[in-house]
Amino acid sequence: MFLWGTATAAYQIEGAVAEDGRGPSIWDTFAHEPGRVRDGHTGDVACDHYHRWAEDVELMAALGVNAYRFSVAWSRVLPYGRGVVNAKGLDFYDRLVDGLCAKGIAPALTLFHWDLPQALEDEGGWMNRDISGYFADYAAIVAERLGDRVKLWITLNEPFVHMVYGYAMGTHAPGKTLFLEALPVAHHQLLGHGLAVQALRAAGAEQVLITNNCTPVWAASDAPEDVAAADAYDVLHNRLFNDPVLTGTYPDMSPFAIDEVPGVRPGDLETIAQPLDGLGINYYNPTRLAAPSTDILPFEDAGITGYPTTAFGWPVVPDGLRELLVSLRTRYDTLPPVYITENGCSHDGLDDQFRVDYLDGHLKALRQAQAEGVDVRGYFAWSLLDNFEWADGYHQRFGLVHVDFDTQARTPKSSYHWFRSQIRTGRNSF
Ligand code: GCO
Repeated sequence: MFLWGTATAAYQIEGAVAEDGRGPSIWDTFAHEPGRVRDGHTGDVACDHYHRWAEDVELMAALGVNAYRFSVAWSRVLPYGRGVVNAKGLDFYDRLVDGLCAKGIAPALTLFHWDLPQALEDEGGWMNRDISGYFADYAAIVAERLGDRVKLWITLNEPFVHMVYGYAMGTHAPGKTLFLEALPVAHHQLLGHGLAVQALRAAGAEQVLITNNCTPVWAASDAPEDVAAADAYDVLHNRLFNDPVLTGTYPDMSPFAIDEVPGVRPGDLETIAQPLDGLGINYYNPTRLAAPSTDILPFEDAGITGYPTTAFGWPVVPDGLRELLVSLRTRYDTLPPVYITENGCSHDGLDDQFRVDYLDGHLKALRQAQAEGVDVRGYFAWSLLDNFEWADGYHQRFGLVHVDFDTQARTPKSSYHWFRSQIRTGRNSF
């Protein structure tokens, strides 16, 4: 059955950050540091989903989705990341999962969506190999409690973005600026993924995925130096996270003057390359690269013009989704079924024809990819609700449902009604 869903993440919607035993995450710490988030916004309240989850499930039921992708806040379950389990934290997700199942909505559970427990960051975070094992232990605890009702598991959300923004550039939590010294974060997340897959399988998990943010990579020109720049970016953004999971090997890192990904030990790649039931792909737009003007990195963002842009300034290139999926199928003969675990745009206003056009164009591209032989199993619109958009706070509205953050009132936008009609009429078109 094709999955029609919406997606959210714990820190972006839940609020109740100090309620019922939840421990602090790196995003609690980061958002409260002056200057880190636009206008000092935090996820302290967000969409108050922790208290309003039943209302939000009703919105999903009325929307007609048959699946809902959400993330579990690790520090709600394990306030210190490991050790003592917080029963009230698990109780919340138990209630949410029961509410979803009662409405015929399949829970699609993401175990890690960037909100690492602060206590683990205090031990080095993902720079510390031990975190990989703690992540697997956490996965086992969640699977034991929810595995009888949760059939679709996603281990990590966008390990590329978490590594680059969180540890290399410092624009996301935990705010480290390690640059290429952050590469162990890639390996330790992927090792955690592999160990968590093993833990989930041991708990009887039926469908296990990873979600990678992937982008078609365009060279600014046919000049060899621009093509080399695009290839180098493809290695860092896409292949560093897809190759090990799908082929058990890391790509050639020589464009970064690196012989091999640091931190790899014998057996690690076999652990990482656990067979998966699908690949989650978050798609927003292509990336265009040119030869660098400095010797810091082997590429430079060349920007994309000639396309509409979202309120966030991102180019709208629906065919990029088709191009990406077909390229992945060509590159990996081991490519499992594909789930679009995020796709959407930032746009203001309740009458959001822009978002309707965005979603319509990307669903058409998805159908074209399927017609070209890509095994497409699901599409999750990002997002159900306007929510906390990380370093941009509440300034970017990605929801099918408008949220008034002063009153917490939810108001379905025109795109919500369109998406509902698409689900009702489009069910048999995938
Ligand atoms: C991501 C994250 C989401 C974002 C969304 C819009 O892909 O960056 O998974 O948490 O909010 O993509 O940026």
